[in-house]
Amino acid sequence: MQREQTFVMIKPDGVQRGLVGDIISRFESKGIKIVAMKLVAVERQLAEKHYGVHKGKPFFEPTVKYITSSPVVAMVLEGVNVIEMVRGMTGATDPQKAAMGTIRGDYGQFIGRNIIHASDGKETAAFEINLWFTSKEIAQYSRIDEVWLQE
Ligand code: 3AN
Repeated sequence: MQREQTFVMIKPDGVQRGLVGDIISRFESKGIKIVAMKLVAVERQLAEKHYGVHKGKPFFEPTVKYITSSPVVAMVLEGVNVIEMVRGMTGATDPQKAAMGTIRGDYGQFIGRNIIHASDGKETAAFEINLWFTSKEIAQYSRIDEVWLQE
C-alpha cells in the first residue's frame, strides 16, 4: 500500500458560503492527513495554468473568472490511495449528478459553482501540487491516530 498525495482546492463559493470547516472536517474524520494548506487570492496566470488542459473549451474563461473572483483554500492531502478516495468524496463534476453523501452532492447545485477541485490522477496531482506549493510548504509528520486507522 503506497502513500500518495493529492491537490485539493475549496473554490470561492465554498469559502464564501462558509463551508471550509465542514469540508476539512470530512477529510480529517476520514483519517486523511493535511500536509499543506493556505488561503490564496488566485492570480489569473495561476488559474490559467491550473485549467491549462481546458484552454479553448467554452467553460475555460468562466472557470478562470470564477476561481480568481474571491479567495480559495488550497491544500495537499496525503494517504494510501488518497487521489481516488478524495475524488470519491468530492463527487461528480456536476453537483446535480453527484451522489448525496459527496461534497458536491451535499452542498452544490450547479456545475459552474461546484465548490471543490481534487486532482484526477497521479500525474495531475504531481503537476498541481508543484504548481500551487513549494516543497518547503509541504510538511512531513505523523498523525496520532494513524496507528488506529489501519489494521
Ligand atoms: P473536475 O473538477 O471534476 O475534475 P474537470 O477537470 O473536467 O472537472 O473540469 C474543471 C472545472 O471546469 C470543473 N470543476 C468545473 O468547474 C468546470 N467545468 C467542467 N466541465 C464543465 C461544463 N461542461 N460546464 C461548465 N463548467 C465546467
